[in-house]
Amino acid sequence: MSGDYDYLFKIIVIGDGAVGKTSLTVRFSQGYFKEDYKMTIGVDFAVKTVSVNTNNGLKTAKLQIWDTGGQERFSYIRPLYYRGAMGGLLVYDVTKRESFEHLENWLEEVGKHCPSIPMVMVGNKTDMPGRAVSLEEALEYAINHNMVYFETSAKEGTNVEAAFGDLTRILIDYT
Ligand code: G3D
Ligand code: MG
Repeated sequence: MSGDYDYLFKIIVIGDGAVGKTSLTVRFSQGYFKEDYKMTIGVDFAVKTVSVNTNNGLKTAKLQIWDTGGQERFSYIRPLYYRGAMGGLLVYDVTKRESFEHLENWLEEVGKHCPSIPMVMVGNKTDMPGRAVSLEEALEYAINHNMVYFETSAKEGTNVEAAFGDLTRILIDYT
């Protein structure tokens, strides 16, 4: 039975190591934040079914969320990881400027493997002190690259559903 959903999407979560990709994925798919899981090696995915309001009413989508699981360091895995991806979250850490500056490289890589898939930009760890990127600067970057922008805390659960939910809505309405 394929049954209970209208859409099936493969979504990728990319960005530098330690920005919170796994935490966001786990928070969204399982609803908790784990302080001390081990960094996974290779590719992992989580599955979550969501209902979102679209231009055609309430629709249900099953998301297959591919977490990079340390592939930041293993470039040979990337083609497998990107294959068939339909949308993604582009994540940086608002307290780590370098991770913001590397967004360009990640976008370039996405462009190579899966050109023109919708990406939602995410500034994570808003619960932490010491911002290194202002909201204005982040928004400007997102607008210039045609992305919606969310600020999240995987730790507190802030905006995590909104970010994944909006990407799902964009995938249904605009692709
Ligand atoms: P990654 O998958 O992008 O490599 P992880 O990142 O999800 O493994 O997170 C890296 C570290 O940041 C982890 O801490 C994790 O607990 C922490 N983290 C992730 N998201 C948040 C957040 O929103 N707020 C805060 N305060 N911390 C977060 P450790 O200490 O295990 O390295
Ligand atoms: Mg990870």
